Amino acid sequence: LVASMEQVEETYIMIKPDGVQRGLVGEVISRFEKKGFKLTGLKLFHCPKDLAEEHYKDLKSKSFFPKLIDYITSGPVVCMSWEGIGVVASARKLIGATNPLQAEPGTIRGDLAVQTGRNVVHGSDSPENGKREIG
Ligand code: RTP
Repeated sequence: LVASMEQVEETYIMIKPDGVQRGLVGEVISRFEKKGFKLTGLKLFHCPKDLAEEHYKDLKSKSFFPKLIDYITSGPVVCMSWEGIGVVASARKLIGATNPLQAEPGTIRGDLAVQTGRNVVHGSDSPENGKREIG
């Protein structure tokens, strides 16, 4: 019996425009490297509106959706794939709660952000979404 925590997985991590603009790219990468995960892909990318809408399609009905699309397309993002044992769930822990004021100290959002609408980084919420988002 192999628990899912012990599987080698891949996840999509994206440093959002605020993180890039604030010079937090090295800080975010460093945290994933120090944890022991392996960087398997990286590119700086200015996301077009249609792709941003596709990426966040599950949130289409939310009132904040138009603001979210404006934010994510406002400047370059850093797109990355990271590989490792249990990396999908572990990355979500390293990133912290969606609202940075509720994120624990020690997490990326808990240490580096205050606003939900400027929360520095995205991480896939499942291995399936990891594959989809890397694509
Ligand atoms: P992410 O996808 O970025 O890792 O974030 P998440 O799973 O922690 O949060 P989710 O609920 O999927 O929301 C995606 C992103 O939408 C923005 N958001 N704004 N009330 C608001 O203004 C609001 N709620 C969510 C955030 O940028 C959030 O990360």
